[in-house]
Amino acid sequence: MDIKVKQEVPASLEPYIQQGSIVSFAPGRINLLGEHTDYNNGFVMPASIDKRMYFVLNPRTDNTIHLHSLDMDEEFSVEVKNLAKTKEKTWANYILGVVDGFINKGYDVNGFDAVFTGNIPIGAGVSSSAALECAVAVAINKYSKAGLDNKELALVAQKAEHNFAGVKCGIMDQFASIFGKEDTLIKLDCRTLQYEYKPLKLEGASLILFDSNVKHSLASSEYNIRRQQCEEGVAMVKKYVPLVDSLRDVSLEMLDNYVYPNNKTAYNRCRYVVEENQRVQQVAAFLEAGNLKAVGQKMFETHEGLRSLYEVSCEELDFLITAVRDNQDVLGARLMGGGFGGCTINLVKNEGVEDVISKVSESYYKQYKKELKVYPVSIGDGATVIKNG
Ligand code: GAF
Repeated sequence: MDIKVKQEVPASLEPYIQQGSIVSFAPGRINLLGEHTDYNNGFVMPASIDKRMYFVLNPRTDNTIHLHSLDMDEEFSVEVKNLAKTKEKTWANYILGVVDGFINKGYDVNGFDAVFTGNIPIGAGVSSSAALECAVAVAINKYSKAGLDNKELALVAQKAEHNFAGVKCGIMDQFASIFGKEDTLIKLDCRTLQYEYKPLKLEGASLILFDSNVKHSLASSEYNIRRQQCEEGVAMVKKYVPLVDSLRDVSLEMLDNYVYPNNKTAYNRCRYVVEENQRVQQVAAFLEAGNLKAVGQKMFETHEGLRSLYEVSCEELDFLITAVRDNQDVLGARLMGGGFGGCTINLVKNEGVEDVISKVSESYYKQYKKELKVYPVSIGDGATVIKNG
């Protein structure tokens, strides 16, 4: 095996790598600000982390797809011609959905054996599923010789999540996993998919994730409901302002006039999104100016919106925010990702990091008898193929 591949992949995958193997990885993501804005055509500021899914594909001469999850110690097989969403092994859907995306675009995908593993915490809100989809997408792109560009790959991965995992997600997670760059944030306009790389300059501060260790089974159905409520709000505004296409085009005044009188829940959801889009623009300017205090303030505001208007928080996440709210070393914090569990993201002054971690861990354990997992954020590169045949 070539030295580079050996250095990049976990040792557990090495026995599966042979002549002809395609080997890829794709990272999870954080998001500094812009939550639940992506499927509303808004703005987000994610970055890819240094935790990844690794995928090894070995070509076969027949049409069988054989998948092996090392972490779950489970296997799944299907013939290419029978490829469909499975209830048997739900993890397989992330892979099958991507293969299906290539086939639907008219590319031939032959059978293959695949083995994968990763070090991304599952269910922590850092997008292990998007990482798997993207690791598969870059590998199948080589295997099928489709030659899709990075935007197309992110869209194929997103579609897999919609059609095979049943979550009507936006584009943020897959985009960040594919386009990520070391030490860099991506400011993405989810309507046009235009993006800017912004070096993450946190003078004297660090980003730390606190994993509540809560995984709510309702998260994906509630997620789809939020999306629908936003669409309902847009439809109400559109009756009066036909040019409006998404919440991106909607003002607070339009919401007050056309949504509030009809549907208070839709109003709250839409108001959060419209305000969150404004916050992303403000935070981009604050970062540029090096004003981390103001960035942190916006993070707290986002949490409050997600809690009270969008209603995607939960008791444990709120506890984690309250625990740092008055700590002078914490500049800002909020729940990160879809919500209903997972992580909070915290902007912490470097000199206070140790103290904050030990205080929050202790109080969290005292309250919930659950261990708080802590991940300092380190921003790594996006998805790539490290061995092609
Ligand atoms: C999940 C989704 F997959 C993203 O598209 C995004 O909507 C996020 O929740 C909330 O901002 O991670």
